[in-house]
Amino acid sequence: MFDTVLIANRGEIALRVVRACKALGLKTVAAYSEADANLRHVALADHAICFGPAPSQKSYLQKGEIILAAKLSGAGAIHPGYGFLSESAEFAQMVEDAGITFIGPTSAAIRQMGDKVSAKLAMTASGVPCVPGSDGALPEDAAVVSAIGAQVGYPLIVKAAGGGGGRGMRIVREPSELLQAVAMTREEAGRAFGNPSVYAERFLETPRHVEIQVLADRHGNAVWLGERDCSMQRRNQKIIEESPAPGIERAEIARIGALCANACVDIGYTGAGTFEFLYEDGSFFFIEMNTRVQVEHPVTELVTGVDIVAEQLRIALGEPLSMKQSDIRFEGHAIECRLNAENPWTFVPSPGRVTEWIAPGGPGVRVESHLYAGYTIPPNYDSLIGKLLTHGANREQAVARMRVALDEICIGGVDTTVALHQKLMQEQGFRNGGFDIHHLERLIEGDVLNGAKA
Ligand code: MV4
Repeated sequence: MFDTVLIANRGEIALRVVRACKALGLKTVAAYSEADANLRHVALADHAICFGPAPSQKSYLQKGEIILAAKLSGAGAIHPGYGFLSESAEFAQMVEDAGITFIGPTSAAIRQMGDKVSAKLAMTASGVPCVPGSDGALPEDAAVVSAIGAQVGYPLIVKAAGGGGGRGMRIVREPSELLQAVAMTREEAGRAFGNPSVYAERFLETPRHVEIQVLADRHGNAVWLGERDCSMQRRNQKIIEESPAPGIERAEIARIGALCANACVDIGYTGAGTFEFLYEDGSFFFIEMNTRVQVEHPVTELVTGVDIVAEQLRIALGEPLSMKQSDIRFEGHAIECRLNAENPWTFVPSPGRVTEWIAPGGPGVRVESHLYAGYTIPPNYDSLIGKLLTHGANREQAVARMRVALDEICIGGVDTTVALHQKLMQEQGFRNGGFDIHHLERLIEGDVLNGAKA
């Protein structure tokens, strides 16, 4: 058991975790880099340890240093947040071996889901529908690979087992291109992930990205907390997420959700997790699982009332889930706009001093951010500076509240994506809901958003 949690992360998620710990009466230790001494969560934590220079490789990715910091500070648990070491099976294993609680699934579960081939095999075995494709990894034999390609059908996509999140994949439109694509993806995957294993899937041309949030405790209980539609993205960076996913039948979501919760029990998954699906022509196809808390988790919190980070902590403490599936109700509609310190049209990062920060408010408005006036955004990390969420009785009300909140928010001194969100709230495809994963890139290519062709 533990009474102190070390937070091995930064920015808004570190603040979110500190708040959740405090509300549960847990003490906190902020492990921060030299660039992050002025972060809010460092000031709010009970203890803070500076454990390295600004570059992530020398601080937030230093596995041994983080474990040492936990030992020195008496922290019995480590919360990895998202990104950094959150999905490193090796780090989770080191934490387990040090006798410290990793706030997340077991290292074995992270390893199984981290290998996209073994993840798909486990999901198929559990009855979760997957994108049709090769049964496991592609073999070396060229003739067999060609035969599998023909069986899968074209277009297909070759993906690295060690990839995920859009890294290490190649679309193949003609059988004649297959063998070279497999060879190149293998080569890249070996270098990038230390794992040359690749697999093939039917390529879906215009899917939506819909994911299911789950929670599973260490007593064999698992629940699903509805879905999030994350189709508004650019280059695999999500921009807006919402729940419920517009236009998808509730009965179908419930059927897929129950399969995900069951799969957690089947694979011995514990903690918070997300099953990523592509949704096309009325069907769900599993692609991969995220074994961490996600940036967009508050969307689900707003529609269910469940505190996902608190549940992560309770699960790690060995407590049973505080709810059964039948307790979970879905109320209204929630939208999240990611706030990034970037040029809203070119997405070029814009670090620097924040001269003004005025947060919006009112009914159904939630702000998750570590910003304050006078804070300097370092250039070393991801450009996410916060998240603006609204909740309403229905999608129309959530969008209306978002428009008001976006007009109210003041962030001075750096470029932000606020202006992009203001345009998107007015854009017809967004207004209609149910757009595919290529929608934003189509808008950008057509210069629709920045006014050039509006
Ligand atoms: C796909 C796909 C189409 N067909 N798989 C990209 C990120 C990674 N999580 C999986 N990705 C995709 N896999 C098949 N069989 C299209 C994508 C994809 C994508 C998926 C989700 C969100 C954004 C995306 C952007 C481009 C491509």
